[in-house]
Amino acid sequence: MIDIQYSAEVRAAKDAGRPIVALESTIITHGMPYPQNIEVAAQVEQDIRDAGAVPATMAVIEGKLHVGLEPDQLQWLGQAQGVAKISRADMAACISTGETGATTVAATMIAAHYAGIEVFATGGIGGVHQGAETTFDISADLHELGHTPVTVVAAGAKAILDLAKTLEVLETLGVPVIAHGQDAFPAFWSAKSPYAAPLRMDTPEAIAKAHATRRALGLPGGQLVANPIPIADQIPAEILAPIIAEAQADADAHRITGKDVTPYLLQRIFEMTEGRSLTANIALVRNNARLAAAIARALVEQG
Ligand code: PSU
Ligand code: MN
Repeated sequence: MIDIQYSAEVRAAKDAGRPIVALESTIITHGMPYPQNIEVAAQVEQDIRDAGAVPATMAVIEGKLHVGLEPDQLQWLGQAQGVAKISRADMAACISTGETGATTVAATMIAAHYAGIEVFATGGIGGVHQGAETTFDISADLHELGHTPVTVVAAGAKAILDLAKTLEVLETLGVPVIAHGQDAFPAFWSAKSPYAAPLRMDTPEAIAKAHATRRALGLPGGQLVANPIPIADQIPAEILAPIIAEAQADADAHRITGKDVTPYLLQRIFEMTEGRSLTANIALVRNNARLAAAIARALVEQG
């Protein structure tokens, strides 16, 4: 067994059987610029507490798997240089070699499941990249959703991705994609994409019940809850489309590949929107944290 280093708050919540929501750390180290990254990380944790659950931000620090970070550890991680971005493929190596890594959606799901946490909030999952028919760039997040029984609340998949192909792969992997409160699959910075989500649920209780039913059936794999960004905070898709296309063209011209693609695109879009993409990103993560807390509470209440 791997030793888990729990934060004091998560340890107490586990002992008392209180609802817990997992959070990833790649969004802190690779998804947002300093110092907003640290402010947002602390704010999102507080949003979860205010909604009646306990936040558990995941990271590997010097080879130790942390489930819940103390405030000083969160501050440190947000400024640390050279932190690895770890997914399913590199998580064990990061722990065994004593290195420090921030967890992606895939690695956070693994850590959450290992710690007995069933609900996780993030911004957007990774998915099938544009041009994947030649690059084969498909995020390990999708396979993790097919394997690991955690309900992930995200604002859909990032609009830098090929959403139609992302939905097809999720269907192939048997992942329920549940839009919250609308029919359309959301597009991260925009509330709606042109694609319908395969499922729709309007309450956290219904989502919790679906999660528990999958567990009762013994199905491996998680659920993707696609929670639209609040309309007041969204960036209309038609404004973003040319910006995303230009960012993608830059990434291709600079031959950015592998793990570097997503952080590169997010940073370019941040620059080209003069920070507006970050403001929207913050709003949608907070919105997801609140829904995830309500789902975690419903799961505990439903027993
Ligand atoms: N969502 C965000 N910002 C991010 C990410 C998601 O709002 O930075 C990160 C997540 O950690 C996700 C990862 O798992 O990007 C996907 O990376 P890739 O496309 O390389 O699988
Ligand atoms: Mn990739």
